[in-house]
Parts: sequence; C-alpha cells; structure tokens
Amino acid sequence: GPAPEADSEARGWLARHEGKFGHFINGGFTPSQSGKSFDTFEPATGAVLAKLAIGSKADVDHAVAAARKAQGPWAKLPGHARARHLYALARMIQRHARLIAVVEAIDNGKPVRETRDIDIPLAARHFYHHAGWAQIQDTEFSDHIPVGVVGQIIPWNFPFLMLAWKVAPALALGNTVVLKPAEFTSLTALLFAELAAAAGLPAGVLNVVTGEGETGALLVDHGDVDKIAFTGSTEVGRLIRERTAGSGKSLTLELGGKSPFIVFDDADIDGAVEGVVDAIWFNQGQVCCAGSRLLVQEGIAPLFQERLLRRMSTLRVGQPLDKCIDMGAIVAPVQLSRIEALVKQGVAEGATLHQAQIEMPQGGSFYPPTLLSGVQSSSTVATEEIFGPVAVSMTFRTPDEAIQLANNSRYGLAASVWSETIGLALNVAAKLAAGVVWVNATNLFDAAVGFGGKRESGFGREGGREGAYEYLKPKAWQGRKPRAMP
Ligand code: TXE
Repeated sequence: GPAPEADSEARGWLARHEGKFGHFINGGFTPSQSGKSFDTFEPATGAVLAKLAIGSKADVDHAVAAARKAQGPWAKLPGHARARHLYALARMIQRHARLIAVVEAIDNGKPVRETRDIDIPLAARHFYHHAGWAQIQDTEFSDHIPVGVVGQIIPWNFPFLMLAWKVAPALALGNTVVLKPAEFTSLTALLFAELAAAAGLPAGVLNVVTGEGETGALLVDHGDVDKIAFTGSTEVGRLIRERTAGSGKSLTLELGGKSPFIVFDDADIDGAVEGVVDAIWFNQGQVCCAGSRLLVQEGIAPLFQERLLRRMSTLRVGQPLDKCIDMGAIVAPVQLSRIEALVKQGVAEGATLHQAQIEMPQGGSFYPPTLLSGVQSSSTVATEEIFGPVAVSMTFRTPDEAIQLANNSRYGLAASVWSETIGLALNVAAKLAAGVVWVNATNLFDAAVGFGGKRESGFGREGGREGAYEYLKPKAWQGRKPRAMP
C-alpha cells in the first residue's frame, strides 16, 4: 500500500490554504466576488478535498482585464526574455514534480506512477519545447503577432498536462491567458499559478478562474477575449463553436474520439496485447485518443482475445498513491454511472461482457478493466465514446474491410495499426481518417508534433510548429516589411 507520508506534502499544501481556494488573478489568490463556492472530491474515497470558488461574471471580467493589461508588456518582451520565463516554469515543474504528481493523483484518481512518469515530465517538456519557439520568435515568426488574450478551457482527464499543452504555447508566443480548469480537477492549475508567480511570471500573464460549465461559458462569451482554446466533449465544443461564430474570436477545439486499434493476423501478438493495455486501460480509459475500438483480423481473433483476457486479469485496480497499481479511480460518480449505463446498453445490444475477476477497492469510484466482444459496428458502444476502461472488439477479414470499419465513425482523432508487414501497415495508415496514426505503437506524444483531430474530433493542432501558429495571427505590414535580424 501507499506509504503513509507519501501525500504529506500535498496535504500540507491544502492545509496551508485551509482547504479553500479563490481564483488566481493578477498574481495572487482572490475570493470569488459572488462568494459562491463548490466542493471538489477525492475520487478514490469520495471525501471532500477542498472548496473552490465559482467564477461569476465579475470574476471573469476581473481576470480578463488583468490579462489584457499584462498582454502589451508581455508581447513587447523580446522573445529571448519570454523564453527565460518559459525555461523557469519548466524547471519549476521539475523542482516540484513530486508535489504536483501527488496532488494530481489525489484530485483526479489516476495512479501516481502515471502522473510521476508521464503527466508531469511531459508537461515540463512542453514548457522546454515552447521556450525554444519563444527564443526564435522574432526571426521565425517576424510576420506574425500574438493573438492577444486567450481563454482556455480544459478537461479533467489530464488536468496538468492539458494546462501545459495550452499555457506553454500561448505564453511563449506573447499571449496572456485566462484558464478555466475542469470543475473536478482544478487543484494542480491553482498550484501551478501559485508556483509560477513565485518563479517570477509577471502578474496577469496567467490567470485561473475556477467554476463549472457556466463559468466557461462566461469566458467564451466575453467581448475582450481574442481566442478560445477548448478541450472537452464534442457537445460542449459544438456549443462553443456556435457561440463564437461571428464574434471574431479564433477557436481551436480538441474533442472526443472513438479511435480504432487495428490488429492484423501477422501482428506481434504480445506487443499488440500490451498496446491494448496502454490504449484503453491507461488513465482508466479516460483518454480522448484511447484505442477504444479493437478491430482484430479473423485468423487470430480467438487467440488474441484469449491472451488479452489473460492479461486483463493481471491488472491491479487500487488507490492512486499505491505505486503497484495499474488503474486508479474514475474521476467522479457521474462519469462512473455513464460508463455503467453504456456497458449495460452494450450488453443489451448483444455484446458479450468480459470483466476481470480481480479484487476491487471499496468506496470511491472504481470500475474494472472491461472488454465487450462481438460488438455490432452500428451499436451504441461501437459508436459512442465511453471514456472509461472499456474496450469493444469486432473482427474483420481484409485490409479494405478494416479501413472501412475504422473510418465508420463521426470522430477522427487517432488510430493505431499493428502488423509486422510494414508495407501493409503504412498503406492502411495512409487511408485512415485520423489526426494521428501510430504504427505498432499507441498513445505516443511529443511536444514537437502537432496533435489534433479531424471530423467531430475538432480542429487545430497542439504542439510543434502548427501548434505555435494557433497562437499567432498574420501581421498586415504597411510599407516594406522589415528584414529579419541577420
Ligand atoms: O466534459 P465537458 P464532461 C467527453 C467524454 C466524457 C464527456 C463528458 O466522453 O464522458 O465528454 O465529460 C467546461 N461553455 N470528454 O461533461 O463538459 C467544463 O467546465 C464553456 C472528452 O466533464 O466538455 C470543463 O472545464 N465551457 C474530453 C470542460 O468544459 C464549458 C475530455 C470540459 O467539460 C461548458 C473530457 C460551456 N457551456 C470529456 N460546459 C477529451 N476530448 O479529452 C462545460 N464546460
């Protein structure tokens, strides 16, 4: 089990704030002007973790005004000076990695092994990477200027990593930010803002306003916000697109997915089985690009399922701070009910349910690793995002049928192809309607590679050069364009 002192630093941080947080605006914490608050819970126990402020119109106005005031001076800094701030933030994340990793695990329910080894290091890497873009901004993007004040709305599945994906490029390229974290998981955003101020980030450059969907909507509707960057459900993404239409705001949306995971007869079976573990049971399956639709070629389907079920029965579900677990808790009871209802519907629509007969923790929101086999391609569980540790499997005969099944989705975020015949894998990969395709791999991310979707998975890219352009707009030069510095 977890060492009793494992979370003492995190509990100490919460205690220092007396378990109560205001918004972080203009360089410091400030109480909600409405005086309204809500509780945030620990998914693994159901216990209240902290009280968070509900952002009202006055709070959002206050944060946007602070971001506006800071934007001119921030954009005027030479790129190398902004780069120094980004490097400082990256180093600050590394210095406090343990604290951030533990707060994230407690607040979200995910294994601390994942936050320690994946979420937090990748977040630091994102700041390092974007420090590089800031460094060369004055020459590389000399015909572009920052978009301005950016409203960023993020989800609860990777709270800290999504913060990094959004905040690092925005700040690097001269924008200022009002961030609205997800209501279930706001703590690491507040911690980051606090640490960033201590690391010398000027007041107003990054503001955090907490609250539920209504607070997000206030940010979306705000007249002095130049851009909205959103990651979350397709439903809310659609709403935001409607609300910003005609407003002049720019928009990037990273939405849901139902990504295919295609296994050909000649695949390395053990490798592909581990791939599935990573694709659908990592982060309890709460991953936008989760390989949630398993498409297995008929010849190996029975053997593959047998191996997969055997592997599934070795997964350990437990307390997030226990370093020996593979899966932690589902983020909130409402998400757990959603998963349960969809699985029930899958069974009603004819799928066969396989659940590992493993020991499950009591209390809290836990769900076992699950496979639904024999799923019809038109059924609800094959078309809707379950956003839980539930793989659905189907079989196919030919590569063409695999492509047709894979592309039979309203989403297009990611895909994964497994075959030892590289020509076959690459041919199939090229025909998949997805923003990112992995070959003999899954869930690989790099700050230098633009990530984003097609179709109802959204538009815009995060990371790399494409991601940098999302936070810039072309400058209309009058007269002659000044030459770049030699
Ligand atoms: O998402 P929401 P929810 C999918 C996944 C999940 C489902 C529901 O299938 O089961 O969505 O999750 C803010 N204007 N994904 O309801 O509501 C909200 O406060 C502005 C996939 O939690 O989209 C939060 O900060 N903002 C996804 C953020 O939007 C609004 C990750 C996301 O919450 C708003 C999360 C509004 N009207 C869920 N309403 C992915 N692609 O990774 C809510 N918000």
